[in-house]
Amino acid sequence: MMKYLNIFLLLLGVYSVDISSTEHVNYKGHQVWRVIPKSKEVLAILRDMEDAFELDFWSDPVATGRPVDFRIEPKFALEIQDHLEMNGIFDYTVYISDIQDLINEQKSSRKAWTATEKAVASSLDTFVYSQYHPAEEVYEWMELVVAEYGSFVSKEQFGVTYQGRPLYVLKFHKPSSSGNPKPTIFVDALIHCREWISTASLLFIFKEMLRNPKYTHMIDEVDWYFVPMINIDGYVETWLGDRLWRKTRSTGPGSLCTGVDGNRNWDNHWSYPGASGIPCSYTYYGPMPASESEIRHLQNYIMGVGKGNIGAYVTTHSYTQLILYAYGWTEELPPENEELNATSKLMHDAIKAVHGKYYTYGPSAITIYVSSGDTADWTYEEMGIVHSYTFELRDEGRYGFLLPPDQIIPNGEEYLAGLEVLSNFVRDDYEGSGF
Ligand code: 0X9
Ligand code: ZN
Repeated sequence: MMKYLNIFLLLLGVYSVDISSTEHVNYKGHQVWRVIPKSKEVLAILRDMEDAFELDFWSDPVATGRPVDFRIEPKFALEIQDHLEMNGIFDYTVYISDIQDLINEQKSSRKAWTATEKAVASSLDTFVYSQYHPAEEVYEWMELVVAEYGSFVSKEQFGVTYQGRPLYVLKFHKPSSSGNPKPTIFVDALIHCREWISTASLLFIFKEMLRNPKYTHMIDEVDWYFVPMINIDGYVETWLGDRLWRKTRSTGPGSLCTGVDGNRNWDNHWSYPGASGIPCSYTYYGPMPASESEIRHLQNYIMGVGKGNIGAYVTTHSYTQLILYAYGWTEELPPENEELNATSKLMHDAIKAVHGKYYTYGPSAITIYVSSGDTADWTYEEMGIVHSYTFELRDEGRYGFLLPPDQIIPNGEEYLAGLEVLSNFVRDDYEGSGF
């Protein structure tokens, strides 16, 4: 409702500035509730509540039996409770009882740690992987990697963010012992900046691939491109302003709200169902395809690497523990469904063997929901990278986006096991066909 009121006011020329400035947003008393809808009616009721109660869905109402998590504001708590019960929904649970408490816990755990150790370590070994790092420390981590492995790791700037921060890719191109060409895997993280685990787990993973003899074969056999942070402006916002910010930080002329959903902005079935044209929406697809500096530059960079030169693409998100592949924009199955399903199952098995966690896998639209203009559909359809995956990391909702730092390494270990399967698959596939 609020959205429509805002649009009406904009048309009247009442707003000319960004009204969604998010300086030091406080989530005191905000909670995350969970309902497991048992019928289509319950799903519809939940969807209808979004505007009326300004709900922020952390996992969308898409299918019966699939948990729906939503953040509620304290001022609506009683009304929401009444509304649910009036509609015969009694089995709702308070999943997170105070979001700000969790945010504060994360903050104080970092404070305690920075007080005793150096925030940025001087080597890859002493870098603290069991903590989240702000953007400047991730930049420093990249420097550490290049300083130590400059003989085969290089850092390339492929653009700047909306606010002018440099966008970097790290290339791990180690010559093979045989001198034969190698296949390539491209990995990205943090298109949704509140999903901190995506970057944190990958810093650990790439360090393991460099250091741990069990995993160095992944770098020997495959060339890697790694973009640790895409939505850097948004990430800075999550550290300094609104911890739950998801979108970019761009503002169009006369726009009501800041930001575009980077995972709806790719130039593939842009503005189709599963994305919103409303600038204030969490899934706003933006004013045009690849309107966002971060997405445009990444798209261009991937195109520069070239069609046929990337064996697999992995884009990293959280949460709910999923391995998703094409399509996102339609419920049709991709022609390679069998192969993609089989590879996902192998990744699932390897992940489960590490800490017993289950990652559900399948075609994106069917497994979770239809969404258009996302990374993995673009890499699949426009670049022809069949093995394009969206990984949703931990957890299943207990902490959601506020995953405690002591889960970074365990999550990294299981994600690494999944990536090792993919690495082996791409290696064998390449040897067989040289794609
Ligand atoms: O909705 C998204 O962008 C992703 N989930 S998240 O909670 N990290 O926001 C899932 C994208 C999966 N892709 C498609 N269904 N197309
Ligand atoms: Zn995401």
